[in-house]
Formats: sequence, C-alpha cells, structure tokens
Amino acid sequence: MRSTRNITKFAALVAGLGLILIPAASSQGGPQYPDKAGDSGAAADITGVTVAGDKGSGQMIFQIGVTNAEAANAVIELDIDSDVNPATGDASNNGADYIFQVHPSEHVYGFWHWNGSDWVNTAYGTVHVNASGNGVTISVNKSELGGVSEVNFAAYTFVHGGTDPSAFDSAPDDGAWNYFLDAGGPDIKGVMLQTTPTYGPKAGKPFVVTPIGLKLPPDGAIISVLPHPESYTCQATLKGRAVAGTGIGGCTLRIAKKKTRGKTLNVVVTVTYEGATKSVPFPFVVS
Ligand SMILES: [Ca+2]
Ligand SMILES: [Ca+2]
Repeated sequence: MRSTRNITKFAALVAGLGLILIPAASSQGGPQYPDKAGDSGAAADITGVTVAGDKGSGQMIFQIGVTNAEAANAVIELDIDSDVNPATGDASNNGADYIFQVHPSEHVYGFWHWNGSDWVNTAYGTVHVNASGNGVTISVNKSELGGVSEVNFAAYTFVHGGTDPSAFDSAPDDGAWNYFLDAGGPDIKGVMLQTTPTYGPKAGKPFVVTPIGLKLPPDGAIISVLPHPESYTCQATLKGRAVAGTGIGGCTLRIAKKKTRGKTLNVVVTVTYEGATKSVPFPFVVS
C-alpha cells in the first residue's frame, strides 16, 4: 500500500531553499521540455517541464506546467529513471526507479522507490512539493535518487478513479527526457553532421557543416526520433588561423585555394538543445 503525504500549496519553494537557481529556457522561450497542449482528453494537460538544478547541492527542481492541475481527482505523476537505463526499474513504467504522484486538489503527494519487484516508501527529507492551478513543482536532492547526477524523466496526468482511457497525458509522448546536472539539460553524447561536399573540404571551395542530429542517452522510446539541435554555431581554424564563416551559425566556411591541401581544418560545432549547450570538435583534411 502506497502512502501519501501532505503538500504545501503556494509555498515559496525556491526562496525557502535558499538556492540561486536559474532555470534554463529553451531558445523558443517556452518550457525547456515542451509538450503539446490539447492532447490529454479529459485529464489535466501538461504543457511542458522546466528543470532547475544546483550542481553544488545536487538539488533538482522539476516545474511541471499543467493546465487545470487542481481539477478534482487530477493526478500529476513524475517518473524518474535514475540510472538512465530503461531496462532496469519498473518495466511497466519505462524503467522508472522513483515515482512521484501529486494530487493537487487533495493537497497530498506520494514518493516511492522501485525495490526490484514493487514500489515502496523511500526517504524524502529533501523533498518539497507544491501545486497551483498552473502546475506542480517537485524539488528533490540527488541524494534521495540514488546519488545520481543524471536522470531520465517523464511526466503524466490521469484522473484518479477514472475509467476513460483517453483521459491521459504523457510528456514526452514517447520515451523520456534526460537531465544532467552538469549540463543544465540533456547529456548530449554526440553530434551527427552532414557536410557539403560530403567527402570533406576542398581547397578554394566553400565547405558547409550542418548538425543534423544529437546522440542522447537511451530513453526507451518505442519509435526512435533523432533529436535536432535548436540552434548551432561553428568555429573553425586552419593552420592555426580562424576561418571566416557565413550562413546559418557561421557554418559555411571559406576554404582558401592556396596552400591548404592536405592541411587539417578543425571545426568546433556548438549545439543547443533543451537548455544544454555542447561543443564538439571535428577535424577534416582539405583535399
Ligand atoms: Ca499535453
Ligand atoms: Ca531504470
């Protein structure tokens, strides 16, 4: 039997913790991890999640934007896959190892840990939960998530005791999002590039570098979709000197005609995605 705890409504959460936290915003100015509106049937509708983390203390704050969160019987759930491994934890919850459920209209929440075969109560000394009509904020220290600095997470809504299977929201729609304290967003493991010409830079010709995908940790999605960077820039050097770039992100590089053949063009590609920024160097040999 899962037990529930009282939540504080409209608590001054961030101020109360004494932390200085600047949530990362997406380049679009909306929630860091957006979800579609109007896709939840009769359940409360998640519009997105923003995560603020404090690297020093290990506190993570999940701000889940939910329209009509205080509707009677609305439940907002946050699943945390603390080992970033969908193959461990509760298989019926995409490998979640910790779960929060918040009932804003009842002012109660529950927090449980998967012990390998069941959901059981877990330490919650660092947990703060509050709710309003606009959503739910859940703050928890990594010390109560197995000491990890990186998690996969997903938010859900449903109607407590409801029978309508379409009254449900899942954010993201498939799989999970990733949050890494060191990155302030997802842990970008790699960047996939397309270049023009495809065979690499050629002396006297423009060379265009386009990041077409990001490699993120496994998220358990049924349909794997390659995430695209929200924005990107390029910084290039050839023989130790900066190469001028034009076009999107300065990623159209002008390769000089003389004395560049056989030399290495170093391109540092910087991408942004869901609040994280990552720079990856790519060396090319000029032909
Ligand atoms: Ca939604
Ligand atoms: Ca897991």
